[in-house]
Amino acid sequence: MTGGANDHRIEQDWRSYSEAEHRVWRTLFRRQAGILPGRAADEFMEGLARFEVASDEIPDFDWLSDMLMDATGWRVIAVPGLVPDDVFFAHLAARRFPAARFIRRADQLDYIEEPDVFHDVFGHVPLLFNPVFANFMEAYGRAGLAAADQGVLHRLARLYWYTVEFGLIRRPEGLRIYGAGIVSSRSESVFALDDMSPNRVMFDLGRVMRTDYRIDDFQETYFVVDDYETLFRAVDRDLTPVYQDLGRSRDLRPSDIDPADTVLTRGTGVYAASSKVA
Ligand code: HBI
Ligand code: FE
Repeated sequence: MTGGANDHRIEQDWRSYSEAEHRVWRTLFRRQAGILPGRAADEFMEGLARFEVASDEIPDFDWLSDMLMDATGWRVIAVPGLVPDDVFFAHLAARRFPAARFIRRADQLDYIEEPDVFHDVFGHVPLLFNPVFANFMEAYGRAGLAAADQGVLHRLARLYWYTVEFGLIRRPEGLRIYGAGIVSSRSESVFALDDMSPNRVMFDLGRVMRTDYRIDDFQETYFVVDDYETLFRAVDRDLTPVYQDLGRSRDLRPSDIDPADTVLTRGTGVYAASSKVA
């Protein structure tokens, strides 16, 4: 049932979380739960409702895994933090989501250097209850293993960044957030939808794979899908021809608009200009 000798898995050891650690979870959970209705995708909110009963305490991964297993065959396993790419992809391809065990400190609610259990569980697990998104994540893991062999990991990392972490979805009522990096962040939950600064552009696999990203600040461009099938279909195939095509094209900066883009919002860039270190 495990992923091999060095799959970086650890015990969650749920009983050893302190009351102070649970309190950090509770604070973050309540804060985000207040912001997300009307902003987060329905599929995210439905998944979140599955473990809303656990909003008071960091969830026990075994309990979460039992629920997820029934819904989509996924489970959540504990890891110390970031794991090597090949290990990460192998877990996803086996429908295991590696979640950090640790939680940020109470004096760092809005600051994390590395994903913690709040980001990983609150941000990522809700959509793993959605059958299509769950299949996408597995296919992404398989594509990642293949991409690593072909030396094009950066392409897959960009796809993950602009969808799983910072993706938007379009609904008749308007744009909604679903990316884990957005839904787990108080400030970006608002910025990604309401601010005039960023571009919002329709998702295109090749376009996203050509685009650099920033890890240290709000995104300058968000990519929008109409459904999660689009994501699944993008990665559930041999991507070798895509990588070959991309080898001939230039990369884009995070703020660039490409002539072929379907632009929903052309950003002012005001925020990015003001926050850049000169
Ligand atoms: N490890 N625990 C963890 N979580 C991640 O999101 C993660 C990782 N290792 C590598 C990684 N992400 C990225 O390289 C890719 O998704 C591309
Ligand atoms: Fe993440």
